[in-house]
Amino acid sequence: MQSTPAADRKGMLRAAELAVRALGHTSPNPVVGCCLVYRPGQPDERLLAEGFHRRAGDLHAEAAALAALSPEDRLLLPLATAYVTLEPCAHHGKTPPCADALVSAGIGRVVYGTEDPDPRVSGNGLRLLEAADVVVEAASLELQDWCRWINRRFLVSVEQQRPYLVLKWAQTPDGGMDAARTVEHPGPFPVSSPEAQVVVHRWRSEEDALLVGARTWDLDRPQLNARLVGGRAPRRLVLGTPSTPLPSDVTCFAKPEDALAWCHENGIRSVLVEGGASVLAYFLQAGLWDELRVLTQDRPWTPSVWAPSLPDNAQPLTGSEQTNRGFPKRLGATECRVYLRSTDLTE
Ligand code: AOF
Ligand code: ZN
Repeated sequence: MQSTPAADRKGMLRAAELAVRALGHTSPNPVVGCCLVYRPGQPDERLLAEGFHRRAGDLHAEAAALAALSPEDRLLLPLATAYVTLEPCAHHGKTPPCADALVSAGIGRVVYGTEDPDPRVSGNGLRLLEAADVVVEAASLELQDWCRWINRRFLVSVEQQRPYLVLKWAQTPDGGMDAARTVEHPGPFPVSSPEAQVVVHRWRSEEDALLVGARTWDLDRPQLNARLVGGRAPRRLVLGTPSTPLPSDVTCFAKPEDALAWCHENGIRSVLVEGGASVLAYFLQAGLWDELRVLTQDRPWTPSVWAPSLPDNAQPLTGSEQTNRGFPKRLGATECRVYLRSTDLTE
């Protein structure tokens, strides 16, 4: 089966574009996109059908793409490539195995973005395809990275048996996080710009749960929802023992490990940790983080609580990496920096 790197890149980029349409809606499942291309890279190349996984319980991406094929185009599958952002599954879950569906439809070649670490799949999908003489290839490294990025919550959660952890805080230029609370000035004191607060609400709507410490809960009484963007409301988690009453839908944990174990058992793939300073410092020191989002306000003021320092293995995204991944660099009077864990440095 012939193809070209450019045609494979186009096919996988399209599959990824389809996958991200369901970002934030598929948990605990991954986002997956699939497109079926007849003779990629040849003069008569043609997109036959495409599909994506819309939410847990619905058709998987491959099944959705196969269902969208016309009966005539189905006959062309032996000369077609399926571009899938995740290894096709091999298990009977809520839906039958996608690897089987691709084989019985007669697909000639499959290019996949990342392996599926779900123990029910974990290479079995690829083996099943290969055993049926389907040509199976991994995407280019660039696109493997991209597919890993779009599914980072699912992949980290399955691999590390804990939710993907995004730590977010706002600080002044010299690293202040909060001012002294007095009767006259009880707070909360918004550190970042109004524009940044809207983006934080969008970030909230993209994760499965939000977590704050009991002190932040008591002092700030945060609503912990995505009201500024009208987004999906994540689960609300509080760490420690708050002295003010908790609504029935807020879950409280004595220790961070308890919160993470509970999230894992309940299919919560990601948590946005919003503070305060000691909760953030705990997660950082324990190495329990995957992504840091730091909002730095231009205007200095007199803080009494300091933001945590960045760990040595925090690697900033470059400006263009931030843009490509949909992060702003500036929000009014606030700068936004995103850091990932550097895999080259030992902790
Ligand atoms: C695919 N294509 O589009 C998705 C896959 O509960 P189920 O039956 O939906 O199975 C969920 C598991 O299937 C999930 O943990 C992941 O391993 C895989 N998801 N696989 O081939 C898809 N969404
Ligand atoms: Zn599947």
